[in-house]
Amino acid sequence: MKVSILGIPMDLGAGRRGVDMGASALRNAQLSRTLRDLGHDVTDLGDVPVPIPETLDKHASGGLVFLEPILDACHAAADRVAALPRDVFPLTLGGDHSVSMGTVAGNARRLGAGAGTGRLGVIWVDAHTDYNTPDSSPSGNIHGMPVAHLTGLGDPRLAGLGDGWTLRPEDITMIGIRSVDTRERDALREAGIRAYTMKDVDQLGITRIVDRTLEQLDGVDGLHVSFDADALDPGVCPGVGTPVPGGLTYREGHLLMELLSDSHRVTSMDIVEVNPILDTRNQTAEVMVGMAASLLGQRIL
Ligand code: HAR
Ligand code: MN
Ligand code: MN
Ligand code: MN
Repeated sequence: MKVSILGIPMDLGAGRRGVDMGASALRNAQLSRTLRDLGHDVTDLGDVPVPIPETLDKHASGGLVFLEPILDACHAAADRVAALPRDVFPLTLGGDHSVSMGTVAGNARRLGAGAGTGRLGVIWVDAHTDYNTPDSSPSGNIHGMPVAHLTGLGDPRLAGLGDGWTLRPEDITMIGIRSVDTRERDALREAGIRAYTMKDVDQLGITRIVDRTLEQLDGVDGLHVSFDADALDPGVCPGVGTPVPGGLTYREGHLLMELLSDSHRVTSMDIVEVNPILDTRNQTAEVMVGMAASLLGQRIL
């Protein structure tokens, strides 16, 4: 398969510095070489330009911190991804999770969604549901809001990244969830978004969750996996800005990727929220490269 890597080195959406270095850490952990060794034709497209916070004036506009530069970076990421042909697998590297407003919108456009010819499904692997709006957010940090904006809620500028296309709530499945804000929970229920919490992972196991997810996302034309490193347990991925105990084990993460790979239905992936400042010897980036490898066909035997 042709794989195109694109970095979005942005930490403007997060409450702590450092995830802007995530893309670099993933490259350092031999991302390209690992995927080439699996037989893929890998191209690194480099990075989308993102300003550093030191050059910006930190203000919240309508409850949104760093709205304008985040919007610009997401538009740029969406355009780069949308320009890739259908037979290319875009592997986008954050950055904080707000980059996914751009990458998901770009992948939807790439597959013709919105033009009435395609539908994109999204598998959101995360400790958090990222379904706050500027109104409900306790922090104002945009990385807690990408899913809400992709479905058309919240600030119209961020919700407009899809150029008229919005993600249907029924085309989303979340896995690994264990941290949800009060008003976020109400909004998720109202929208009817499917979320497998860690309780569901314990009770059902990854295999049944993947079976159900693939069945529930049956009608879509492409599947995007948005993998927030904090979905994995902090013992496995310590280099994340918002660690939450009780996450996916190393094997649960791999099994999830392996089973999704077996389905041959995943068409793009993000890796986000890797924070090298908080990491131990690049362990988190190495683990996440392993997750990408499993999604792209690596097997034990
Ligand atoms: N729910 C909190 C907020 O909105 C924190 C969520 C952001 N953390 C992430 N996203 N890493 O998955 O501020
Ligand atoms: Mn645009
Ligand atoms: Mn997230
Ligand atoms: Mn998260």
